[in-house]
Amino acid sequence: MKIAIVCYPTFGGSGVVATELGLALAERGHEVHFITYKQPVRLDLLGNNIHFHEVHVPEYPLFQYQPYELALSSKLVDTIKFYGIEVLHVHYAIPHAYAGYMAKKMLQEEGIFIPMITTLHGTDITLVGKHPFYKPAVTFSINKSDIVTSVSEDLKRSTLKIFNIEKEIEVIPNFIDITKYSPDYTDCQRSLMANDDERIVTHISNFRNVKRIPDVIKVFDRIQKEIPAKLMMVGEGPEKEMAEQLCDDLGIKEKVVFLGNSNEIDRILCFSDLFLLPSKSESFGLAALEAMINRVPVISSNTGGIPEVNKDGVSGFLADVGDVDTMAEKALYLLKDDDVLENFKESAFKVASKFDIIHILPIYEEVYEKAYKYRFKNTY
Ligand code: GMT
Repeated sequence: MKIAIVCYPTFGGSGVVATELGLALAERGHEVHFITYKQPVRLDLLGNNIHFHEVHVPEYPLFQYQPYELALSSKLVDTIKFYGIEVLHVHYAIPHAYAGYMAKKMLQEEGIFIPMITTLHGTDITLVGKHPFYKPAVTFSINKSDIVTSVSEDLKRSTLKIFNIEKEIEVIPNFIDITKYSPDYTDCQRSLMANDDERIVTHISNFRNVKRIPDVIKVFDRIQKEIPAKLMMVGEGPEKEMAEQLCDDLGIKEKVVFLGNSNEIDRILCFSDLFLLPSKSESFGLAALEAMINRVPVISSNTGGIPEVNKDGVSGFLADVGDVDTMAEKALYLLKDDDVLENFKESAFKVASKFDIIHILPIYEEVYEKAYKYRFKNTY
C-alpha cells in the first residue's frame, strides 16, 4: 500500500514509534511517505520505499504564531495527490489529526477519498489535549478519524473518560524489533563509563516535569550510599539544569553523567544494569520497553500504561508515584546480588519479546486494509 505517516520528528516517544513502524512497513514492501517538519531522528535510511517530505512554514511578520497546521494540511493534499497515497496515518492527535481532517475535506472536494488513522500516544490526551483551549478541536478530530488507535488499554480508558468520543478505540501496543538486539553484543565499552565494581543505573527521557527527574536522582542517591554505582542521564529538556544542580547539592555529581540526546540508546542500555522510570504519568513507557529488550530491568512508577509493559517482580518492580524509598529498596534488591540481577535481566528480555514488531505489524496492516475499504462507504 502507499502509506503517508505524519509524526513529530523528535527523539523519543511517538516520533520513534512512527518512524520504526514506517521503516518496518517499507521492509514489508509498502511505499511509505513521512510528512513532517524535519527528517525524523531515527530515519537514517531513505531507500526505495521510503520518502520524506518536509513541511515548510514560511515566516511572515504579521503572524505571531506561524500556521503549521495550514502548511501541513496543504502538504498532505499535494503529497497524497501526487503519489496516489491510499492511507494516511497520523501519530499524536495535536495538531496532526486536525490537519489531516482538513486535508481529507479538501481532497473530498476533488473526489478523492483518503482514510485517516489517528494513533493517540499519551500527552496528546492526558496532558495537552485535555486543556480547555484544545479539547473541542481534539475531540472533533478524534471523532472524525476513520480509525482511532491507542498505545495502551490505560490510554484508551483515559481518552474515553476525558473526551466525548463516539469512535471505537482499538488498542495497538507499542513495539520493538527484536532482530535488532543480539544477546552476543558485548562491545559496548562499559569500561569507559564505570569501574568493574560499579553498577550502572540509567534514565532516558525528555527531562520534562512529567518524568519526575528529581525522583530519579533521589533513588540513585540512596543506591550509591549502599553500593558503588554510576547514573547515566540521557536526554535533553527543561529540567536538565535543575537535575545537574540537585546532583551537585547532594554531592553526587561525580557519579552522574549527563549524556544529552543520543542516537546510541542501545549502546548505553547495553552496559546498563538498571533503568529508572518514576514518571507522574506515562501512557506506555517506550523507554522502559527499550531497556527491557536490552536486558535491563526497570524500576518504575505504577501509573498509566506502565504496568502493561513492566511486570512487577518479573521484569523489574513498580511503586507508587513519588515513593522513592520503595523504588530505592527494590533497586538495591536487584543490584546487590549478581544472580538476582541476572535472572531479572533475562525475564526483562522475555517480557519485552512479547512486544516484538512481528506481532504488531500485521495488526497495523489489517487496520490499513480496513480503512482503505472505507472508500466504498460514505464516512463523511
Ligand atoms: O514521553 C514523552 O513525554 C514523549 C511522548 C510523545 O508523545 O512523544 O511519549 C508518549 O508516547 C510514547 C509512545 O507511544 C509513550 O511510550 C509515552 O509513554 C508517552 N508519554 C506520556 O504519556 C507521558
